[in-house]
Amino acid sequence: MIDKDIIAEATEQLVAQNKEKVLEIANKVIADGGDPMELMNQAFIPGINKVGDLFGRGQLFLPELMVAADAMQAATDVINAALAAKGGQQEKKSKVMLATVKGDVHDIGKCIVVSLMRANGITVFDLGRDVDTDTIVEQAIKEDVDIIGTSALLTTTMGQQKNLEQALKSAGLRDKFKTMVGGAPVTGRWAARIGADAYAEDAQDGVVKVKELLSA
Ligand code: B12
Repeated sequence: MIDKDIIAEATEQLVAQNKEKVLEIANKVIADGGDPMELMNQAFIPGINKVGDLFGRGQLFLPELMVAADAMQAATDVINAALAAKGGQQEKKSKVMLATVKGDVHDIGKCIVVSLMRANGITVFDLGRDVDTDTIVEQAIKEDVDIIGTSALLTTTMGQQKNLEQALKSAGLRDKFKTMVGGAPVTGRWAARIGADAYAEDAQDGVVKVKELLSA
């Protein structure tokens, strides 16, 4: 367990957009043997969510959101490197393709999902962000993946997840791949409505859902 004062300090420094402090705390916690996902889930995700709320309420503006996002990205890089160092036996059976959908550049959460899946031995093809449906389908065929996971952080880009379901159906490929959706505005109801096979609330849940989908 990471000390709760350190957790509180990490959250506070991220909300204060202090990248230097955020990095210092992240590096120290990892060096001291702290759990990288605990730090992410207990400190940095609540911190960036608070930043998002302040932005949504007009109490913080885009330049500040961008500085906070940069600090969050830097913290995520430290966490992801720590997860990668932990390794994970690559069991070639499960192959997942992940992408943030077209029109959406939010990729911090998707990158955490990529790292945690890899740390759990899942082979992940990361297509990055702002990826159009045709590219996702083409690459999924090329890499012969089992699951396609998409991330959407904007209410205006969630529709791309529905487009993917439709594109797979009209290409006669819907049964070839399982699909999984995630992102802050995405819900289990949305997944059910568009016909996706699974919804994951966070990276840990994503790993669980991959295992469930592949054993189904
Ligand atoms: C950081 C951030 C940015 C950064 C993104 C940097 C980056 N490289 O990602 C920057 C500054 C670039 C940005 C830009 C914009 N943003 Co912004 N942003 C955020 C913020 C504060 C945090 C997002 C984040 O990183 N969260 C932390 C991660 C860890 O959480 P997550 O992404 O949800 O991911 C977790 C889970 O959802 C899940 N998950 C996610 N994807 C997937 C996929 C799969 C397959 C699985 C299994 C799981 C999974 O696992 C992850 C880990 O646990 C959110 C607020 C919020 N609370 O979401 C606003 C927010 C999403 N942004 C918003 C807006 C409006 C914008 C802009 C339009 C602002 C503008 N005027 O330009 C632009 C849009 C640019 C674009 N075209 O995409 C709004 C969206 C509102 C809406 N109704 O759609 C929000 C909600 C802020 C707000 N309250 O108004 N943003």
